[in-house]
Amino acid sequence: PVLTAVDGDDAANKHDVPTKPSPSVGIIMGSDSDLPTMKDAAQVLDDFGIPYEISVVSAHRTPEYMYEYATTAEARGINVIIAGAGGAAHLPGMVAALTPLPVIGVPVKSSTLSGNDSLLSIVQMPKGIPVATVAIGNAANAGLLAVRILGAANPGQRQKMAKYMAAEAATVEKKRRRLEQ
Ligand code: RP5
Repeated sequence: PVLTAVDGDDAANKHDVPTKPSPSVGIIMGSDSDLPTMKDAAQVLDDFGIPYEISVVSAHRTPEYMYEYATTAEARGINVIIAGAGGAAHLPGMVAALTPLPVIGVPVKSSTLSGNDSLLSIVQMPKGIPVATVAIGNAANAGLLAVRILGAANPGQRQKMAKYMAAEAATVEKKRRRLEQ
C-alpha cells in the first residue's frame, strides 16, 4: 500500500528499531500486467541504492486514488515519479498535471499496437505539462533518468552514475576487442 509506505516509521520508533529510509522515487503503473516491464526501473534503483515505493495506480479504473497519490507525493518526500502505462496511457500525463514533481513516462508495449499507442499517449503532452518519455518498454532508462535527476543535487549519486557509465563503456570495449581479434 503506497500511501502507507512510511507508516512503518511509527511502529519502528516505538521500539527503537532503525527506520526504513523514506522513498525518494515513486514507481507507479496502470495495471499489475505492467509489472514485468516496470520491474526494470525498480532493479536500477535497487542497484543505485535509491529507496522507492511501487504501486498500481490506474488513471481510468482508480482515478480518485491517482489524484490522492499524485497530490500527496511531494509531501511524502517523493522527488521523482516514474509512471508506466499501456494503450490509452493517460497515467503519466495526468499525474504530471497534479504534481510539480518531475514525471518520467514509460510506454508499456501493448498487444494490439505494439506500444505505439502507449508512446503517443504519453509523449504528446501539451506545452506546460512535461513528461520525460523513454522508449517503448525501456523502464530501465526511466530508472537511470531518475538517478540522474536525483544526482543533479547529489554528487555521490553523480559519481555512482559516472562509475556505471564507465563500466558500460568497458563492456563495449571488451566486446570490440574480442570482435577485432
Ligand atoms: C493500462 O491498460 C495499463 O497500464 C495496462 O498497460 C493496460 C492493460 O491493463 P490490464 O487490462 O492488463 O489490467 O491501463
